[in-house]
Amino acid sequence: MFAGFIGGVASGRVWVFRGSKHERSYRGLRVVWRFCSLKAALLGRGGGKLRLGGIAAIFTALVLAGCGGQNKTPDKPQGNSGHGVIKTECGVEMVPIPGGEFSMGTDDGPVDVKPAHRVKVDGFLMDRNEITQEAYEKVVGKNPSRIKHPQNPVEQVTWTAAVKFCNARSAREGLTPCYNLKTWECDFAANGYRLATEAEWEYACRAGGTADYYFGARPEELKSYAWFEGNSGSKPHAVGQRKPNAWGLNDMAGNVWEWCNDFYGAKYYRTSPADNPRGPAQGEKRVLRGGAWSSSADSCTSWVRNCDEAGLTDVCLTMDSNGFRCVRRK
Ligand SMILES: [Ca+2]
Repeated sequence: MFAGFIGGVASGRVWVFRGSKHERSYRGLRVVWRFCSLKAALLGRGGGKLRLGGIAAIFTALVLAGCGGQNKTPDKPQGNSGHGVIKTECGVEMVPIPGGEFSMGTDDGPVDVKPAHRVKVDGFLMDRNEITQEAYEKVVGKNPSRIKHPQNPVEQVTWTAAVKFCNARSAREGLTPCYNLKTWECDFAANGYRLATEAEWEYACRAGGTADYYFGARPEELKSYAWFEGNSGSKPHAVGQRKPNAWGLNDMAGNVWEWCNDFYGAKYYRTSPADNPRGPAQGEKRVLRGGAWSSSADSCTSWVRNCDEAGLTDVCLTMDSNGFRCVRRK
């Protein structure tokens, strides 16, 4: 509460919401975290009244934090571990995901993930990694990310920017684009790239698993599989550095939240069709999945749902923890 208040006052536009489900990491949240560290240094564990010198130091820290930065020590990519990975013409690797059925959501979670329900998903191809800045820039010629590094996931990317990338990637490879960029409708029959449905995303994330995480139920193991607040150093990392899931997909938990095609509907699971559900027909926000570098372990489970506005244009309000990966028909 205190950190959120200070963040709002200091930036004039930063809103902070933290919790196991609706964690937010707008650009300012990183600032808030830095502030928290500074606060601890200034005030000690016992807290107390803020001194003027402390306030000045905090604003200095805010200015410095707002400058962003580069990764000084880039991570090395992980080698190919099989799983039938194919390399597309843009150089992005994709993993064949077999069709099947699974239990989506959980009965032991927030209201929007209930009830657990059986869902059938057709097979598809899914990017092995989050879309990197190198791939994004190759296709659309720009890079909106705050922390610049070619092998980092692209971030500060909106849903609308992500689907434009999908269409541009399709056109580049001679495939039929899936999205109507005026209505934002997705043609699922087209053979081009699109964002995963929320059901496809969770199905691919679980990779046959039924526990909270794709590696099991113990959050203590998350550090081996994901970049999250417990090990990220408050920044995203190059893709593919953690252990993959059983189907060879990297960073499905953590690093950046991943846009899905679906509109978000908090009550959707109560009425969802069982066969290839595609989300509500309309809505105000789009789904994000998987948690991010700034997320708690609780926000990195296979079933946690998040959402955000599709087309924010103010870079200060575009989250530096939002990215995506693509899918397409087999
Ligand atoms: Ca991710």
